[in-house]
Amino acid sequence: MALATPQSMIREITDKLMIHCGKTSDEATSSEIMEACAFWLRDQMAIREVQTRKDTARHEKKQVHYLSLEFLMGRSLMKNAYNLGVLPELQEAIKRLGFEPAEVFEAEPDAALGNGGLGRLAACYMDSLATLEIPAVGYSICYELGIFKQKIVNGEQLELPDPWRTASDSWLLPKAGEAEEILFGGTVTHEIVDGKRKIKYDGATKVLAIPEDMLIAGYDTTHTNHLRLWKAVATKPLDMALFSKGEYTKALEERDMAESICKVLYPNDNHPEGKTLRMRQQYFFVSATCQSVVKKHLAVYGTLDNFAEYNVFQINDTHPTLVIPELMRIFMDEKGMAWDDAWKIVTDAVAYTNHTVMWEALERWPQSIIQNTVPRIWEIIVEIARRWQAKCSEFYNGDMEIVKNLAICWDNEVRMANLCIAGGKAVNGVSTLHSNILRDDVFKYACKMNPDKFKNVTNGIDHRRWMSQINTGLDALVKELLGSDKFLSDAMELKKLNAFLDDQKVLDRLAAIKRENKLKLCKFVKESQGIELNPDSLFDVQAKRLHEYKRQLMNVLHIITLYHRLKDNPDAIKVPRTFLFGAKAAPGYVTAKRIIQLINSLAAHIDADPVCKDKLKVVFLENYRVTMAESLIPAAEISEQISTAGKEASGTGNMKFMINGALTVGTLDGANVEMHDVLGDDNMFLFGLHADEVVKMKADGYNPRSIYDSNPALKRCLDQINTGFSDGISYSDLYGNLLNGFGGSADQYMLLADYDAYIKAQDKIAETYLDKDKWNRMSLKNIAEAGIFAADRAVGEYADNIWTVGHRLG
Ligand code: 26Q
Repeated sequence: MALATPQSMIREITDKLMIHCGKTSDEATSSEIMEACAFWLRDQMAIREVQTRKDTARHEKKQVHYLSLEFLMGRSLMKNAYNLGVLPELQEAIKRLGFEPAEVFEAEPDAALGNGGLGRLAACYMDSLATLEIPAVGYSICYELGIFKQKIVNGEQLELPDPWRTASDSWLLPKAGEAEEILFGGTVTHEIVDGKRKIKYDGATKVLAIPEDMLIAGYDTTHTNHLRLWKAVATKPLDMALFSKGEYTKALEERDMAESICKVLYPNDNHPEGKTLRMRQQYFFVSATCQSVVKKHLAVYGTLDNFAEYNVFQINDTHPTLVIPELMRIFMDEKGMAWDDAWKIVTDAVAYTNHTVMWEALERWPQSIIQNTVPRIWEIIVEIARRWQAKCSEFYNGDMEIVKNLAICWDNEVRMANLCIAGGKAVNGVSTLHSNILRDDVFKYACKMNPDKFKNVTNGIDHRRWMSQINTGLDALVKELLGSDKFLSDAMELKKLNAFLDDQKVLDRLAAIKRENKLKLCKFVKESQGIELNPDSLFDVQAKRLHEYKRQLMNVLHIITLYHRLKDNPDAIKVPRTFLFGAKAAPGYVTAKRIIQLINSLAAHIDADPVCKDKLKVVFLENYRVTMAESLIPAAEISEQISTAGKEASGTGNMKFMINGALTVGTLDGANVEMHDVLGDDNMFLFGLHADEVVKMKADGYNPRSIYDSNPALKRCLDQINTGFSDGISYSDLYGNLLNGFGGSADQYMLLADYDAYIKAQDKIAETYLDKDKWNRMSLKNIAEAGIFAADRAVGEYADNIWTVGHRLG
């Protein structure tokens, strides 16, 4: 499959450099070399992608359409070179052009079109879809600005815009010929013309959706898919027809609306914001996608009768829910189908993945926003809701409590999850525990009506990126021990590492690799933040979005406890520790931002106290992102996965740490449960209440204050938070949240209930760390058992159990 030799590559990359940047290599910057390489790879992929599309049509293969408001792609240069099998040649070519490969790779900005887990999951799945040779297209918005850049100023988070496209446009292939028109607002009237119903839109605003495709190459295959990012553009630069008719404001309106739709990614995760602009974003990309898919289907098959046989839409959380009414609209209003025929196709073609069980995180939209933004869609939703409600009422003999719970429209709100359940052929959770909570609790009434609809697909990660690419030392060791690179295509091969659990030499080499990675991280942190880390300390990492349910604050309580122990006895800490935090807080999430500030106050206080020197350190890493995760995770020794049981749907960071040999301290939550299934008690540090115990304790009347009163170490920590640290900032608000809260809402996430168990688990970690061999053995065991968490496995399950499409593996 040799695509090129370094010589031919140099020639072609130099050509790209000339054509696109107008420079020769001796004049170019690292960033221009990066772009030239990107253009070269894109062209290789473009040829393959055309072939893949033609094959798909010729062999009448079913297609997967993966709809997501977020794709957290990160960098692509190394990924694409890796998947095309030309990474070593590319590195050699870059060197011969007079550049340092690492510098060229680092010149690429992250494509950060996502918040966290949900967006990164979509990116990992795109890789597996191509690798498994499944014809698939991802769809999203071509945001101008990705997730904000985080700056820490005086300990507080500041948000800066992230114009990611400036330097990484080279990946995008504009397809102006495949634009679609989207209508917003106005009023809808129904007319009968020649005995047929026609929908008329008056005063609607038109926006053009233009696709920019990002090509996605599979690993060890020529199969190449694409991610279609829709860009919103006014129909004409400024609609001159409207302008000359004197309709200036309409012309300006269209331009402004188009510009605002794809301006910026919403930065909240697990906290939906019911804003009109967000509704427009959702409808914009859904409508463009549906129109485009229907058009392409008709071009190949000439009929819509077999639409669901050849197309399946997977929707990433409820954000693309409008795919259901939008397909109905196209089938009925534009293709003249009857309701029942259209409904049959839609309910056979759409499947929904849920990513949260927290009530406040389920999307509910005010009726008025939907009605005003997409009036025809509103009418269709009302009809779907009416029919669904009748069905529910019949099933439950008119029990109004249950009917209300299942309703799509209620109290002038639209509940997107219920719409997805009604209009989808499958609903899945993202870990066994999470799916069970959906079946037994959140969606229990719908599940009783149709139990087979509710499924589980435990999340997975792109193990090629998250291990092999970012941890080259470990990758080389694994290849050597297993005698092949087969684990790259079949992650379960990693199990064969179990044969080396008692091999002293292997354990020592594993430890040496971890140390190398720690040293690299030290260099990174020194260069980016000017902070010196002690590589001999245990690296304890919590990196994920900042959210109360993820309990970064409980991690802080442990650190303060250690600090107090040191104050009482300077020899109290046997194992020096560095606590590393990486986290962005939603800009409007006040408590989350206060927790960031607290971490920084604590870090400064500890730095200033000589008793902590070389024993205890806290670092808040600025601007946590995919690229930072790629150097942080291989260096981690402890992975903090400490959410309140029942709250984290799955987690995927947990899997990334595991496959890089970090040991997990965690609750039985999300996919931690499945990690525990394969590791047992001996190979992870499990602690805390179980999901059912959390529910029960809440129901019985949880009283955090009594725990505070009876635990002196905990009381001392909390009092310290209340008073604050040497910078004089008090955190009495956070203290109050834990102890006072209104109406039984004190300590909503039960930090106090789990505090003791957490401290015990942490003490056990320190003790275990002193036994190097034991630790390294546990680490190897984690790597050996991580194969089950490959995205290839997860995508294979979607293919088998939800999409019914063929694939290469399994
Ligand atoms: C919704 C409406 C309006 C504005 C924003 C949103 C919004 C945006 C992002 C709501 C939720 C999200 C992101 C959720 C998320 O990342 N969930 C995580 O998904 C992971 C992949 O399945 C899981 O592993 C995590 O447990 C889950 O928290």
